[in-house]
Amino acid sequence: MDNTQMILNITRHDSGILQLTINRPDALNALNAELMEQLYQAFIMAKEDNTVKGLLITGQGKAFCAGADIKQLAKLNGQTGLAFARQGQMVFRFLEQLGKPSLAAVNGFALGGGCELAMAATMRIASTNALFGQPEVKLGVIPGFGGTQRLARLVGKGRALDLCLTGRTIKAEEALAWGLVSEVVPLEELIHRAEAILTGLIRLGPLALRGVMNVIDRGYDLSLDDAFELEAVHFGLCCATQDKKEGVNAFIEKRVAAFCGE
Ligand code: CO8
Repeated sequence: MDNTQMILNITRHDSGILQLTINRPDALNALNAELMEQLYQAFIMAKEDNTVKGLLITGQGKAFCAGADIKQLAKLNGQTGLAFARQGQMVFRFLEQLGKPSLAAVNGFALGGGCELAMAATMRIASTNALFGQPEVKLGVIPGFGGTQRLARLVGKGRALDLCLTGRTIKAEEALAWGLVSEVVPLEELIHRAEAILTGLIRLGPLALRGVMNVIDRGYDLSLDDAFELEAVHFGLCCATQDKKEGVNAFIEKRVAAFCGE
């Protein structure tokens, strides 16, 4: 393992997990321009580096991330605000379409851009003390890093309108009931559980994982018939792989499959 101390700590696990820990605890891990750039560079590295199989994103201290840095938000005008939102949307979309699984381990506040970051990950789990919200209206703005759209897609329009209009927060258990996170665990177990989930995914065929993520991401906004066609095409692509032969043979031979990603 190596560990680079920055506002984003990057740790490589031997398992192939790249752990990104946002490390601005004094500002509750708020996303300033420098942090956004470091996240983007880390996502690019995760995509290009074949030894990285999955991404674990968490926060140092009592917050996962309390959103965009309000001191920088204060300086935005109409033009720079538009550019800032577009840039943030691009970075989070890059994460969402990485082609490798990512898991947000939400260890505390996930507010505004922090909730938006978590929603751009493939999966989310939370510690019991976690709080989720889109409080931008209280600052006179709206979510600008994809939050209005991802929240509505994850929990439905009514609940997205509730959180984005009231700016209220919900606790981890409510986020679980809404389907915003898939598990809630005690804080001291969070990282261990996140690693276990990701390790389980990494053992599977990366091409099949990429196919699932791609078809669900792109298919969601297509007509049902077009989405079925997309699914069929990706099913066919998987059937042409070594991993499909290995997975099926391993089942028949009653052994654990060893996928090679080809
Ligand atoms: N930005 C900058 N600094 C922050 C932020 C933030 N988002 N959140 C907290 N901090 C700082 C505080 O200013 C404080 O600093 P200092 O000690 O220097 O005064 C320190 O972190 C600790 O915070 P608190 O003392 O407030 O801690 P509490 O435990 O009392 O409260 C809260 C925690 C409830 C999380 C509170 O800090 C809070 O409400 N934070 C703001 C949350 C928020 O509104 N987030 C949304 C930001 S806007 C956004 O994310 C938009 C994204 C899309 C942008 C697109 C724009 C175009």
